[in-house]
Amino acid sequence: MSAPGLHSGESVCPYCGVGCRLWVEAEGSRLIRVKGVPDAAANRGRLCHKGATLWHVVDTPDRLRFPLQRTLGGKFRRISWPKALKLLSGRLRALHEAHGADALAFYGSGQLDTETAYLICKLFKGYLGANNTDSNSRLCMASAAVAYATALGSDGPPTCYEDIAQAETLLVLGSNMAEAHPVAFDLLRQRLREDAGARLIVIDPRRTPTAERAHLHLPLKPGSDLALLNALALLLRPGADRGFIARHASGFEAYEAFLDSLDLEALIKETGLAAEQVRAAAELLRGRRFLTFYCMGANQSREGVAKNLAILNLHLLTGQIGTPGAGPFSLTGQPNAMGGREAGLLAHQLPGYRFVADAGHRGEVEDHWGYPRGSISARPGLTAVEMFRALERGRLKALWIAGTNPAASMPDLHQIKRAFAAAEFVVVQDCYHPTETTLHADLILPAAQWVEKAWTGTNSERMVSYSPRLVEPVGEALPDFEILRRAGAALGAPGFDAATRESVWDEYRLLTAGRPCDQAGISAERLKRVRELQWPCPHEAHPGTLRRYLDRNFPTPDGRARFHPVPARGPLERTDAECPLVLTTGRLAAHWHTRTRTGKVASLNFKAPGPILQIHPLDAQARGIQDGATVVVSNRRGFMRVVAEVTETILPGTVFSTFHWGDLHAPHSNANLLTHAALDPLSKQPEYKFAAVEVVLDTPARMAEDDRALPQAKFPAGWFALGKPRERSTALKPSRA
Ligand SMILES: Nc1nc2c(c(=O)[nH]1)N[C@H]1C(S)=C(S)[C@@H](COP(=O)(O)OP(=O)(O)OC[C@H]3O[C@@H](n4cnc5c(=O)[nH]c(N)nc54)[C@H](O)[C@@H]3O)O[C@H]1N2
Ligand SMILES: Nc1nc2c(c(=O)[nH]1)N[C@H]1C(S)=C(S)[C@@H](COP(=O)(O)OP(=O)(O)OC[C@H]3O[C@@H](n4cnc5c(=O)[nH]c(N)nc54)[C@H](O)[C@@H]3O)O[C@H]1N2
Ligand code: SF4
Ligand SMILES: [Mo]
Repeated sequence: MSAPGLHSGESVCPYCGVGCRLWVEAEGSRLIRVKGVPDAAANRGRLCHKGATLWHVVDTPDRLRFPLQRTLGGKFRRISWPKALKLLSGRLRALHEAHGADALAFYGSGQLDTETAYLICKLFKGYLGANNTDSNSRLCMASAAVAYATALGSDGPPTCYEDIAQAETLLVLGSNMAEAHPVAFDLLRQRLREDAGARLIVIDPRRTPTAERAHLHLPLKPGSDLALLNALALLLRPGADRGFIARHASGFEAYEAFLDSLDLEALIKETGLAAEQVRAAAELLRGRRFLTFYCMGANQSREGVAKNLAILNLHLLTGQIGTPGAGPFSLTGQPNAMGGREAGLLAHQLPGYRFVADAGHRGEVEDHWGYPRGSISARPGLTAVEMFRALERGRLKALWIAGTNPAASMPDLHQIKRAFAAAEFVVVQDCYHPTETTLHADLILPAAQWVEKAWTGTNSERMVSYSPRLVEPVGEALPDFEILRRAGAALGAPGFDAATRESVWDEYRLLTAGRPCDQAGISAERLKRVRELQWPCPHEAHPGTLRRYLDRNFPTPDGRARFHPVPARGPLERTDAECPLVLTTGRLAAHWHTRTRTGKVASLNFKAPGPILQIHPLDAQARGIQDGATVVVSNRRGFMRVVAEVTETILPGTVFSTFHWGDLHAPHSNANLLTHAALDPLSKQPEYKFAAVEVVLDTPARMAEDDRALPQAKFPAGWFALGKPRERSTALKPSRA
């Protein structure tokens, strides 16, 4: 609770899925310092640069302080909460009546807390009868979630951070941990320091800061992971753990037949690596305890599920799972992408790792909610990319967005703009205005930030954490949970009116009883006391579970994990004479996604001041491009203008850029103007990591031409009106009791 004068308390970092615990110091409602909590399982006192500078981003001039409604003239005006909720419920109800439940959708985020994710699921899937709730986890962890469930019988990593200290080999594939999960990467570095025998292998087309630390870096051609993983399987097969396979796995015969059909030399050739490099990797895995860390280089592909299954195959083949120091460890991107999956926010899910397609699961959830049988539709809802396609085609009429900025982060932003133009009603719930997305809204709802509310989330190692409210929300901002609760009540959803955060958490955790992500023993009261507990935690005396599957009993119908043959399809696009380079995209250490927060921190901006393109000297020379030159990257979808960073750390033929800078901050500089929405058929995750492009040196004539043809960046409506300095803004806060 915010107090006058100096005060402090514990919180959880709202950035990445490492889940560092923070010690936050404040003066009144103003944060003044953020430090790491020394005895926190995830960070042991450590923080990265982003986490340590969080105190800058709470009370900023562009914080959203009041609900805003778009007026006929296209400007935004302040309205009261009762009016905003009336508008929201009135429009949703009218569109529901006119077009049916499936005309409504909620696009949420792995940055929303579990209580909110659960309420969204209950309101839309239970009360309104529309399974159209999805989140940006679809762009992020969907492939990992599907593969875990397919091979092991349940989503969720089996491993934990403590495994790092016991692993002999650390295999990192398609993850730049040093920049994206820095505090977890510290644990790997510590392991390498403390045990001279431990080895780090990094599989990434770029020599990233992560790869710099590796004993073995495999700079494979983008998109060739399946070839590499299948080659490794062939090399490891002679030493396969046949005892483990006979007792605990199924599908091995079909998998072996698949391996027999492959040609090792051809596979290695596809990766562009030398045979010795691949053999060296196999030697560092053979007979050793290994952990595999993987992230977007594996997931963001139209064969993302297959890449994940290929990783799981390797662990099953070698028996390196369900034992300390070994196993697959998908790194969760966002602070609560795990909790969102557990609470059923994704379109095909229901709470407790249940599925809408399963009649038994629907019945269990309907009974728990006290809603009539048949309330939940059997049809899986629209996933993130599908929502924007349906919006453009007019099948979807209303979209409510919270905790995500799709107008900068979705693939093929041209399509996203067309979708917004076609929408009848767009609600955006964010902490700031303007963002690229709030500018498309009819109604903008001000959300409290992480320190301004009490919330629960789950990190990458299944650690469920409670984070108390430490300061008052700015202006009239409300916690996401509270907005959902009030909106549900306004729509007439039973139980929403009297719900509290605690009552909703307890309702949710009891619904997970007996499920693989069992949190029944994590009551709101207990979690407040102990702060963090790892699931499964089935009853109140249970201490939580560090590692899953130690008994090698997998939650599949026959108790066995399953092998899957994983033939490669390859990326959708191919390079050609017009677009001879592969654009792959990702992150920089200094910025978080679309920079609504990190863009406000001077030292982070100093480290990464603007949009860049990494390009190899050979490709740069061939185009007359020098380091620091402005270049135009283009393909048939569009172009972006960025600064060339000529570097040998990237493979020739490949270029790398980011989606950190949206149109508000650097017009036409976002890689998503060039990415495309080819989807994995099972996870529906888009292929952000492979687009064919060409790069040319920019010219003054081209710049002038573009400036004439394209709409110029305007100061967005409301920017100055909302940009009040702190001294004045505090005067707008409601008086505190
Ligand atoms: N600083 C910072 N940290 C973050 C975030 C952030 O925005 N900024 N976001 C968080 C979120 S939500 C996420 S999902 C994670 C993402 O974390 P990461 O997945 O580690 O980050 P990315 O940069 O997207 O991609 C990782 C690597 O994949 C490589 N790659 C590209 N194509 C391929 C390929 O075909 N095969 C292989 N093997 N590798 C390939 C890229 O070169 C890149 O180095 O980071 C989280 N942490
Ligand atoms: N080209 C390319 N594109 C990508 C990726 C890639 O690798 N390459 N990665 C994809 C991945 S993995 C991800 S996860 C997405 C991320 O993409 P986004 O989710 O669009 O990125 P953010 O900038 O984190 O957007 C979060 C928004 O929520 C707001 N916000 C922050 N906290 C809260 C809160 O508590 N409540 C509410 N209501 N709002 C809040 C922020 O101000 C911000 O506007 O991007 C995807 N896009
Ligand atoms: S590593 Fe992740 S969770 Fe930890 S401080 Fe950095 S951004 Fe926050
Ligand atoms: Mo993500």
